[in-house]
Amino acid sequence: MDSLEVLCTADIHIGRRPSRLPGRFDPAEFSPRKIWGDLAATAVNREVDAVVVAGDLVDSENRYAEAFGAVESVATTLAEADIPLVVVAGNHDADVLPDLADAVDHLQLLGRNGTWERRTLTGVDGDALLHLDGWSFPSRYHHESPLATYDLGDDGVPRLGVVHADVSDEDQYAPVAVDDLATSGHAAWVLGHLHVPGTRHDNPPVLYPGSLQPLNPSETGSHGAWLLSVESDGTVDVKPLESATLQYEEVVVSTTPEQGFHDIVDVAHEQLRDTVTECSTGTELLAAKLVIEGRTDAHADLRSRRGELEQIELTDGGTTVRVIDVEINTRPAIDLADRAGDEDPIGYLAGLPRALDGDEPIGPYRDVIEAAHASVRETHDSNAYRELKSHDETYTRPTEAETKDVLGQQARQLVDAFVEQQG
Ligand SMILES: [Mn+2]
Repeated sequence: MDSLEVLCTADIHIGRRPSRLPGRFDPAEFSPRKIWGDLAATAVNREVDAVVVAGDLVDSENRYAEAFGAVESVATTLAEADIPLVVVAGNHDADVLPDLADAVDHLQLLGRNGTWERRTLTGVDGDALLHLDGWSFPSRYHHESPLATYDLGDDGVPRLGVVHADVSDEDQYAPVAVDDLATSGHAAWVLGHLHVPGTRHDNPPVLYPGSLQPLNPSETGSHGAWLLSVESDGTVDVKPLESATLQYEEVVVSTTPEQGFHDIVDVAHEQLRDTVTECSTGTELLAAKLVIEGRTDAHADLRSRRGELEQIELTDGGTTVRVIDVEINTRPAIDLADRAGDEDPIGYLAGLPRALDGDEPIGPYRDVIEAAHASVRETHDSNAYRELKSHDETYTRPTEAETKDVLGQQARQLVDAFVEQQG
């Protein structure tokens, strides 16, 4: 037989809008609902054998009305092309998906009420090619592993497990161990719940397709549906289609002391363009959080002109790049050697890191080093940290060198703080 192709996705959350998009961008244009609609065309064009959704197709119960039309239209388009649409419920749509599946033709929900249920894909002559084994969230929370109640047999036909479950250490959303999935005998698993896409195990693949369209700035990187191919010998290959039209990224700009405000804006543009080259070709909008760090003479300028940075927008090929947030972590460019020896607190503090580095006499700082070290040791010896010491053997008594490191950093920070207060 030829290989089977299954278009896999999860965590679509129809009803939500991607957050933090500036006003001029139409949230509906980038909504999960829109991308979900586009997915039907992709499935038909690629002539896939099935579309599988591993839960959280709909964001919540109160999105029933909004989801109805979107789900029905995709189900109809797929049915006309003879492509089954097979879904399981996740924690978000546990109480809406069963009703939706009752109401919408050609939407096949597997595993109602936390049971296991099988749908088999067959070839032209009716022989079984692939079992889809699915389990649905029975309610908003589920504290046991769905695998604990797995009761479908193995008849030699490759099995694809489909479940909304959590492989992290959380225990309220169907906790499951990657090892248990990898050794269950299934040819592959498609999971929902975690929005970060990627395989958590290679052979057999344990795949989180991730959110179909990223929903907030923490969901960085490429997103989209995945294509899963099952060869006739049961081996499975997965690859990302990177079909999302939106990508969030954090772009870090490191400044140098002599750079002025304009230089930093120039570098920011350059780095934003570089980031576009790493986006998938279908990315229409790159929504970037700009983080500026380092020591710079433009430290004060950056703060007073942050509004200008928040307006940065450019286009590169078919991608619009838009800054949606700016974080300024710069510090003033202060030459410690210039300040050290001044008859003021800044002079005293500026000399300390230099003395620790051997660039100034250490004499005037002996007292403060001794006092700091005594205090660090006293804290380390105190009962409050006894637990920590008995459980972590790497947590040893601080050496004087460690105290000096911390002292130097603290002095440097205090210099920054004082200089900033002076304007
Ligand atoms: Mn979920």
